[in-house]
Amino acid sequence: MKESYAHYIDLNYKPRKDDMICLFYVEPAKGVSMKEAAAAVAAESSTGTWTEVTTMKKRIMKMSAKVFDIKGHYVKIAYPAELFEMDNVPEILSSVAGNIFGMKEVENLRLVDNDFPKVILKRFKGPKHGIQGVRKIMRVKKRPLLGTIVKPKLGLHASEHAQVAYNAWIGGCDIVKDDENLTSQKFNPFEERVIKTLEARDKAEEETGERKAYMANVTAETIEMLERVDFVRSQGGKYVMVDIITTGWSALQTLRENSGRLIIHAHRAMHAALTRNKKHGISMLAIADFARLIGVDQIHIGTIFGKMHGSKKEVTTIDREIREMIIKPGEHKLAEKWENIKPVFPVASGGLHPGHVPKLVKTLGTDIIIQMGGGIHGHPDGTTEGAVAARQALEATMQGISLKKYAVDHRELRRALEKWVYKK
Ligand code: CAP
Ligand code: MG
Repeated sequence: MKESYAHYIDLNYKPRKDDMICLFYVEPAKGVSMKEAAAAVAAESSTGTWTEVTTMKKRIMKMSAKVFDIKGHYVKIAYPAELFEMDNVPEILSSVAGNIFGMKEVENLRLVDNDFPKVILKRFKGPKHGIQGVRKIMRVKKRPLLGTIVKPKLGLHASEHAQVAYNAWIGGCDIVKDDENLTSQKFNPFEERVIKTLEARDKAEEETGERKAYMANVTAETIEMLERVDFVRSQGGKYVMVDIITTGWSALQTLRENSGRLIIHAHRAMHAALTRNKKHGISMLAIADFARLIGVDQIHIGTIFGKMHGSKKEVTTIDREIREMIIKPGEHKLAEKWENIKPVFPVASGGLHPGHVPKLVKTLGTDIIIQMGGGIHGHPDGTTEGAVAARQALEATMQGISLKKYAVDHRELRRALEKWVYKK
């Protein structure tokens, strides 16, 4: 093993309480041993480089990262918290998810999970509301929340957008969101859309007697994003949504600090460029951990049954991870204690229709937000009927009645099942 890496591995090392632990999947390059590849990752992600340097000091070696556990391809590395600017997520990621993916010593490398020590957790506020807080604001105690994404994703004018939102709310949706790539285009300027859609929300609340939410997409250059957040607040909005990967971790920290009591919904567009390859990149579990640390209230985690990749094991692990305060170690999973950081509402969205509701609830539980775009606006009788059908599917599931049986005297649900389930 290269002299410069030898110090970064000690399989007898016992992590200290102020160490951050990262779990990596490591595939060494040809001719490189696992120990050497793991030590190279620990070196490059903390204090080392490819060769020893005359400027190294004993005290720096002491605070370096340490490989302390290797099981097959899975490597655990302990990072003394003093290595980090502890409330700076971009810096933490530049260490543990930075240069290392490009190192020649590894054929593949994936950051699988991270466990933050209390000394780091204490530097973050985490979610403002969390699951119970969102439920309280939405006045929905037990069942999953039902959301839709206005479709077509782009092209509607602000007034048309508001009308589609209204139709979804009066049909039974709790939440209506902008799509991830709708921000402030010429055909649908942000401020006009927010004004008109919040007016539609107020009308729908009055007519239904239910609390309704509009999640305006504030994704933009940071200063502009903050101006849009202020505008939503000034118009009586309760929510903002943001594309956390394309907007970036620094901007997300800024958003968390400057959005008052607004609920933050995290869309993860672009995540699959990092998360989809199970051997290389960053897991959605690790991304969700950082999003929870910074303080989003809800985050997309996948659907298992919909149109996007995401295995049952992966999605259920994230579902548990973001909803719980104490997490036990599992296969390729670190134990975690979230101390002062509230749980985050998991969002299942992407290719879903009313027929998916029973197995979603069976697999992910009721503390989830189920979003259907095409699965509501694609209903043969239109958006309102689509929302009614989705709500009926929720009602049936919460009462333990099969959709088939419930559809007998619920026409909207029957028409949805005919389109997407029976006529497959
Ligand atoms: C869903 C959606 C969401 C995806 C994102 C879309 O629309 O609006 O962005 O859910 O995927 O644009 O595809 P549909 P994920 O309901 O019409 O599919 O939640 O996996 O990040
Ligand atoms: Mg979308």
